[in-house]
Amino acid sequence: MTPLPAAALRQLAQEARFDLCGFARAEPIPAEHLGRWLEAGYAADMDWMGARAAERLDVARLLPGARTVVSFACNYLVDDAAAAGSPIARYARGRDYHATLRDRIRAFRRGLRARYPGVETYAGVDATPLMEKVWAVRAGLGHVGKNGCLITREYGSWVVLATMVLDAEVDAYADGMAADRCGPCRLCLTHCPTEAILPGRMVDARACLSYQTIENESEVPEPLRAALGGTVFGCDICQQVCPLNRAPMPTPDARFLPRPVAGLTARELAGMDRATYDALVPGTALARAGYDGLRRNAAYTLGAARDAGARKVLARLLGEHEPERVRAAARWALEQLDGVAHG
Ligand code: B12
Ligand code: SF4
Ligand code: SF4
Repeated sequence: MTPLPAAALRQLAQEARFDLCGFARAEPIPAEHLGRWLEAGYAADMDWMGARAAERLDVARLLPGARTVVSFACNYLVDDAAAAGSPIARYARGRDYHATLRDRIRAFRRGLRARYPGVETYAGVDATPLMEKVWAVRAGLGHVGKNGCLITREYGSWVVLATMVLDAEVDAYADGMAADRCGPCRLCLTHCPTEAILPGRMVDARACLSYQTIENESEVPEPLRAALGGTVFGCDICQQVCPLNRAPMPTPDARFLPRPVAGLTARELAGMDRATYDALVPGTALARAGYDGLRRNAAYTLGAARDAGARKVLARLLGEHEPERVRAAARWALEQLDGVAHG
């Protein structure tokens, strides 16, 4: 088959509403990066990261005859005024990005098949066994910063990624990888409240507040709880301090606009009843934590922030009908308020 024209594919990507798109040869990924991370236990209990390691390292195991990997990025930074002070990480404030990017992948695939019938594809967003940042680097979209995030020239690190494998070649691949623009800076390392960022652009998920508030379904380890004062879901600190994010480029993309749930305070999230949850959370990335996970997180946040006005809502979370992880978080939070004047 003659190589597909990269320019035409870029056009399709733009029509599908991806902000960036690049092409890499589908060559295996050296095992050392993922291997070191898994062996050190940095994956915490995300067993799914190790379970399909062979596929992560070689896309030909996902799509026989793989030749090209297309990396896509969408800028999700919106004007912050709408959700200033939200305790929810920016990527999770709008419609669930997985759904948005999956829709765009489908649109791209439809366009590709209409023009080039017979091309086989394998694609995913986040949950598929693809090392999306490595492909983004190889496709020339940016570099992986010391904070472990893919940083683009156009939008900094405020991008989410989608990745597609093709069994066809394209006529132009990225010519070399994007330069490492971190230089001597270490701001993300010094500002991470839990020292989760390690040398070698690795993040120890066990210490990362993003992991603790999104993936960890049991109790947050005691030494990390005090760092949760500013966040209920996800963590943006190592991106907020990054100088490469200093020229923000807000997107007009309505799908990333904050939904009403992003306007809730930690107190409101802790006190949310089931009906409010059902009205506000499904369709956003927050659904991953679930009703109890979000209230557990919010209780930790209130305790870490020593929010004296939160006593009432925390006391309600001690109710016998509440699951143990919510009660335990509320108990801990109330202990933090011992000696704090009533608000
Ligand atoms: C597991 C995971 C997590 C874990 C671990 C994070 C980590 N850095 O490994 C936790 C739960 C902590 C997490 C948190 C977040 N995540 Co996350 N996560 C993933 C996931 C599923 C896999 C990442 C992975 O493979 N890790 C294993 C390590 C070993 O691989 P790595 O991260 O690629 O890092 C190595 C390589 O990049 C290598 N490397 C660097 N440059 C190069 C160049 C070449 C050529 C090669 C070969 C290798 C190489 O060096 C690194 C260290 O070895 C991806 C989705 C996916 N399928 O890829 C999303 C993903 C990385 N997450 C994403 C997001 C948005 C986040 C958060 C920002 C969310 C938030 N606000 O709370 C935080 C950021 C935390 C941070 N500082 O990294 C986005 C990243 C967007 C971006 N701009 O980078 C992704 C891509 C999801 C998506 N589809 O958009 N995440
Ligand atoms: S997301 Fe937060 S906790 Fe995780 S590495 Fe970045 S600053 Fe540290
Ligand atoms: S804060 Fe500094 S070291 Fe960290 S990713 Fe940004 S530029 Fe690189």
